[in-house]
Amino acid sequence: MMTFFSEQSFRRQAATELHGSTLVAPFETPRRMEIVLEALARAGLEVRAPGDYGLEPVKAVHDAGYIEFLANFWPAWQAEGRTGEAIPSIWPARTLRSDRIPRSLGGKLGYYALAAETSLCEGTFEAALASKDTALAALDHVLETNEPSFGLCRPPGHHAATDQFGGYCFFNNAAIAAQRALDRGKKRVAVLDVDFHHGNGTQQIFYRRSDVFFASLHGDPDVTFPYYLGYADEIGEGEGEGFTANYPMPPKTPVSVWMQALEKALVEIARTECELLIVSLGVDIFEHDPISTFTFTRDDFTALGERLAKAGLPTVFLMEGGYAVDDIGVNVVSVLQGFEARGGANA
Ligand code: OKP
Ligand code: ZN
Repeated sequence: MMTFFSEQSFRRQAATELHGSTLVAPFETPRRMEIVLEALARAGLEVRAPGDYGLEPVKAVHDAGYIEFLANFWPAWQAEGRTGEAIPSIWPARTLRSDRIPRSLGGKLGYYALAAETSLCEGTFEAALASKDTALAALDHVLETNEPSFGLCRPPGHHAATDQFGGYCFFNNAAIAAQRALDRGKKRVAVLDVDFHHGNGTQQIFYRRSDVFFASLHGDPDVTFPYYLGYADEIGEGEGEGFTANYPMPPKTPVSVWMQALEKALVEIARTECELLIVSLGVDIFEHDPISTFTFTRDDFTALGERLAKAGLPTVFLMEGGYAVDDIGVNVVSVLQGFEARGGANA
């Protein structure tokens, strides 16, 4: 399996994450990438650097003002003499207006954020660009060879909505890749999100559309981030009705139960006649993940890869979460090797 990674992903080196009442070193650390790269090398998988796809594919999914905000924020923040990382502290919440975008950077910060754990700092925009380039290169590889690929995206993307960042995400890599696949001739694309957290951004971007089928298996939002999306009754709207499927599950859900939900999602992917599968691959479903509560073992990751191969679709894997840093590489490679062992994509 061909894999893609950009060294520019290291340019985000945030020092702080608001976690409970304290600032901690971010769970989404660049070290994660080093561990995955080591595991890819051990598995003998080739890693290529992506090309520069520019902003056009980003504009196809995200709001222009939002992109501009991310591009300009850090220089503007520094020009105001502010040296610390930026953390939003007020939002256009339900009882306030959201039809005005404040001129103030602090006001813009809350307007374009959906959560407070994700600080903005130097290099964030550059890393986010590298991450979407990685996703696009992985997609193009599949379109051009019909063989599977893995995009080692960092920062992750699935929480990023049309005009909001948060949950460690800035650009929605899976959505950007799905849109490009459509633009390059696929009639319908499936995004299957197996990260522990609901892919709220991907869902929001395609909620009223029938050309992308989105399915997410995740911790029940009643007790888990991002709390305000990902319930089972969210099935899409208008044209998009029937093209979103959510499988929320409680803490400590046995893998056998999770696998049953996966079967249901794969039935939907077949029913909707998707021509390409994009897997939002979060390995924070691992039993020892520090911020999640599912129970996957290394062997379960292999079984997941094997099962996905049986779907028989051209497949792009894109990295999302996974915070048990020492295990993230083995877990990712287990999925990819399970997939390959079953002749995934093009045996
Ligand atoms: C990103 B991805 C509050 C929890 C906030 C944010 C989790 C972001 C997960 N203590 N946690 O989906 O892996
Ligand atoms: Zn996650």
